[in-house]
Amino acid sequence: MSRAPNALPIHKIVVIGSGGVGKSALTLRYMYDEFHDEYVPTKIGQFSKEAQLSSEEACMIEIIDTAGEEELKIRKQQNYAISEGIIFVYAINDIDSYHRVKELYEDVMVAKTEIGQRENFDILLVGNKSDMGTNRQVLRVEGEHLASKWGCEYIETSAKLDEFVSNSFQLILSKVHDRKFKVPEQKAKKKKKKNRNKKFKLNCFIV
Ligand SMILES: Nc1nc2c(ncn2[C@@H]2O[C@H](COP(=O)(O)OP(=O)(O)OP(=O)(O)O)[C@@H](O)[C@H]2O)c(=O)[nH]1
Ligand SMILES: [Mg+2]
Repeated sequence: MSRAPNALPIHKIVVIGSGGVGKSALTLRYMYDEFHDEYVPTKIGQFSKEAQLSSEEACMIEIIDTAGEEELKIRKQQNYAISEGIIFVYAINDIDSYHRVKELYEDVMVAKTEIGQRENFDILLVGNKSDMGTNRQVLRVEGEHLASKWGCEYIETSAKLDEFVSNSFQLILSKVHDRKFKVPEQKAKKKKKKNRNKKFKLNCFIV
């Protein structure tokens, strides 16, 4: 599916997790290949750029980098509502952030169910700060277990060392893109085939 650049599909990705887990660091690493050691809590950040899905396909990614703490409820609900893909982030050296991400997941599910979007988004679980392995408080297997419970992938990243950051954004982008464009295409193809088979059966019957 090739499109003119001005007609690229836009996919909205929201990054969620408690304060200080590295949501902004991941976003800035992906957007500009930058990393800052100082911690500046986010109010809200919005970014966008063109992203390549394959050698032939591109899209626009819009990233909402949310505030980990004290976010207005209304803003939270708005972010949940517009999200087509959500990256849930915790830090592997912070057990509280792991527990918090479970609560945030429940929040999202309730909000998405209320607005009838339970099926219309994809998720990814990210354990950030993998470079802090010596202070690890959450085992990799605990991340994997949670992700499999949620039915999604788990990736361990380091925004600091630039490990698996773009892989994470690429993965959620592909999932969103496929759900929005490929799945309907596949469904339509299946339907066409079913109708063809029906016609064929009917013809056989008449003959
Ligand atoms: N060692 C290490 N530090 C990181 C990593 N990612 C982020 N940090 C540091 O962790 C601190 C918090 O990072 P942020 O990206 O601001 O965290 P946040 O989740 O956006 O925080 P809020 O905006 O308050 O929600 C900063 O000092 C970062 O430099 C990482 O992968 N490894
Ligand atoms: Mg931030």
